Amino acid sequence: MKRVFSGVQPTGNIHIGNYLGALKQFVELQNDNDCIYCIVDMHSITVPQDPKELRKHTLDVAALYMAIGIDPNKATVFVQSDVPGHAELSWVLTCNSYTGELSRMTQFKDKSKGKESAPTGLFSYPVLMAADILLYDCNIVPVGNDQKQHIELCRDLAMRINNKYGETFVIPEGRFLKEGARIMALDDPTRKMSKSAENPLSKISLLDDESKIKKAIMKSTTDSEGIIRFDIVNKPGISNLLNIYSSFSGITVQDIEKKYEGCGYGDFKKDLVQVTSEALRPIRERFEDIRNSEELIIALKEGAEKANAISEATMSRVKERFGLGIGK
Ligand code: ATP
Ligand code: LTN
Repeated sequence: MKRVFSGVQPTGNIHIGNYLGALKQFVELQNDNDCIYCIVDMHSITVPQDPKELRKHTLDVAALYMAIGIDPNKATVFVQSDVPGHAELSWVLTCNSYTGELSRMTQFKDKSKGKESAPTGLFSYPVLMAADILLYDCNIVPVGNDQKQHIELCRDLAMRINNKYGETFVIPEGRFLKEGARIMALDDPTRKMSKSAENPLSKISLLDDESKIKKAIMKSTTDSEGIIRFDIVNKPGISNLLNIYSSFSGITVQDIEKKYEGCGYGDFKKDLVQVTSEALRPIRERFEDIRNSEELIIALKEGAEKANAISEATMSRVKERFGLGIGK
C-alpha cells in the first residue's frame, strides 16, 4: 500500500475547479492507499488572516472534505497546526535550504512582485510544504501543476539530507493533474477558475445554491459560432463547459457533443445547470449536518493523534541524524 499525502489551504470557498482538479482524486485514492489529508492552516498565515475567519474556514474545509466523501475511517484528516512536527521539521529543512533556490520559486516571485520587502513566511512557504510531505514518509503527493516546482524542491531537500546525514527521508513523487482537468473561469475561459478572483460569477463554489449556479452558467462567456463542439483554442468557453458537464455526469465529451447536435447554447447551458446542481446538492446537504456535528471535531482530534504518532517517529529519526537533543 502506498502512502499518499496532500494539503489544501483553508482560504475562501472551495470551487468546482478545486473539486474536479484535486479533491475528487483524494476520494478515489482513499480506497487503495494509506491517505493523509491535511488542512494547512499554517500556510494560510503567510498572508494576514482574520483569526475568527481562519478558524471558520478550517472547519468548513474539514466538513467539506467529509461531505464530498473522504471517510475518516479510511483516510487520516487533520489540521496542520495540531501537529507540532510540521514547524519543527520545517526549521531543520530551512537550515538545509538556500536563499538562492527559494528566490527562484515562481509563486514567491508572483506574490511578492513590486514589493520592496515581503513576509519571511511567504519566502519559506515551500520549505514548510516540504516538511508536511517528508514528515509522513509518503510516496505520492497529488497536486495541481502549479505545485510542480515546490515538489521538486521537496525532493531536492530530501536527497540532500539523505546524502549528507544518511537515509532519513522517503523521496516522494508528485502526481499532477492532467491539462484537461483544469477548469477555467466562467467569465474568462482563458484564465483558470480561482478562489481569489474578484468576479463572483467567475466561479461556482461547492456550497452555491441552484440560483447562483444558474446565474454563473447562464452568463458564462462563450462564442458566436453557435455549435457545441470541443475546441480549446478557438472555443475555450464551450470547451470548458463541456469539460464541466463531462466531469459531473461521467458522459464523454464526444457523447455530449452528439447529444447536443443542432441545439443552441441556451439549451445546453440550461441542462448544465441541472447536471451541476444535482451533483452539488448532496454535498451541500451533507455539509450542513457534518459542519455542526460533534463527530467532525472527534474525527479531527483522532486524525491529529494518528498524524502525530507518525510525525514523532520521523522527528526522533531526524534528531538522531542531526545530533539534536540529548538522544535516546
Ligand atoms: P488561488 O487561485 O486563489 O491561489 P486556487 O483556487 O488555485 O487558489 P489552491 O488552494 O491553490 O486554490 O488549490 C487547491 C487545489 O486545487 C490544488 O491542487 C490546485 O492545483 C487545484 N486547482 C486550483 N484551481 C484549479 C482549477 N481551476 N482547475 C483544476 N484544479 C484546480
Ligand atoms: N501549496 C499547496 C498546499 C500545500 C500542500 C502541502 C499540497 C501545503 N502543503 C503538502 C501538498 C502537500 C497549494 O497551494 N495548493
